[in-house]
Amino acid sequence: MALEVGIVGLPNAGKTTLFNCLTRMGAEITAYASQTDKANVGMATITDPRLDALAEVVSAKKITPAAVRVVDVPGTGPALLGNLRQVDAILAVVDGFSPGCTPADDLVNLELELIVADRDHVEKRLERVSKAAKSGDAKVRAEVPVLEELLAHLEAGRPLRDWAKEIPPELEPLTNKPLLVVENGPNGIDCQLELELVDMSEEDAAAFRNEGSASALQQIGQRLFDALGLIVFFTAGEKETRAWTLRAGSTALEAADSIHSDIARGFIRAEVYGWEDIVRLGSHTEASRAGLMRLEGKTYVVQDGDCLNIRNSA
Ligand SMILES: Nc1nc2c(ncn2[C@@H]2O[C@H](COP(=O)(O)OP(=O)(O)OP(=O)(O)O)[C@@H](O)[C@H]2O)c(=O)[nH]1
Ligand SMILES: [Mg+2]
Repeated sequence: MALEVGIVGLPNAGKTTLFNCLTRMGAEITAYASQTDKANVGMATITDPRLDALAEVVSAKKITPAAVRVVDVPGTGPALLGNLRQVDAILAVVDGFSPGCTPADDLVNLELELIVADRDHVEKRLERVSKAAKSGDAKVRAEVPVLEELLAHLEAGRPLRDWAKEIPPELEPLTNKPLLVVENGPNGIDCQLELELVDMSEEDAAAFRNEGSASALQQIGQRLFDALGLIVFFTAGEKETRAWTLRAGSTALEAADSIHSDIARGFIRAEVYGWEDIVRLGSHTEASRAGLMRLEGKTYVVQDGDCLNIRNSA
């Protein structure tokens, strides 16, 4: 499953502009609040100079960068926000470019909208569960007080991020997801400017940005990785050289499973290389010869920048 992020914001905050910066999809941007109720969906590819360097030394025919699925939701009604139940993180875009804009206030309002959507979501579940509880299913009955407590928490205007106890697995709330705030404007990420720069080379684009700022895609990619605790590992072959995302702390077996469940099933050993060693020495073989390959078992904890070759019987 690809990593997924949802973009939310008040009307005209620049959601679709940001969506286009990230995905280069060219979705329609309007100066008025758009009337559509269709979400834009696209993929943002995360560029990584390590991947390019690896691909070059192994003469890869195909380079596959890590990618994030991006969903741009046009409004803040509970039904529309329901599009976001599956996402891993939420990008909250607030207007920081219009004259007289109040990004901090907008963020408070936006968070309230998310809380209201969660309140509706929990309320619906509570209605359903209360009915079912009458028939006497003990598990269902036990859920009722938990839902009531959750509802009170949300009605007090608090996000579920502040909820210390477990959330029933049947619920898919929004306010327990990591929320990354993007102020759209000169003091945050200038999405309009970024959109004008998407087709330029990194060097050319850098001249238009504030000193030392990275692209919108790089900044958001980085923040997403930090918020979700993700790392990148590589597989480097002539046919395909690829970057994969993984939760930090995952094992070699989990890495194998993210490539293909068959590879996990037939797992024998993981050959582990540092990406830099392969780039410096020119190949897996040369890195092995220099004693820089390690053979690890299923429980090895994969590190950011590892280049893996999973020996398997698949
Ligand atoms: N000056 C300036 N204008 C921007 C910026 N970002 C977006 N805009 C303009 O603001 C308007 C709305 O941008 P959109 O990206 O469509 O905003 P949205 O949040 O998707 O709007 P809805 O989907 O209609 O709610 C457009 O006219 C954009 O060109 C920015 O960073 N600076
Ligand atoms: Mg839009």
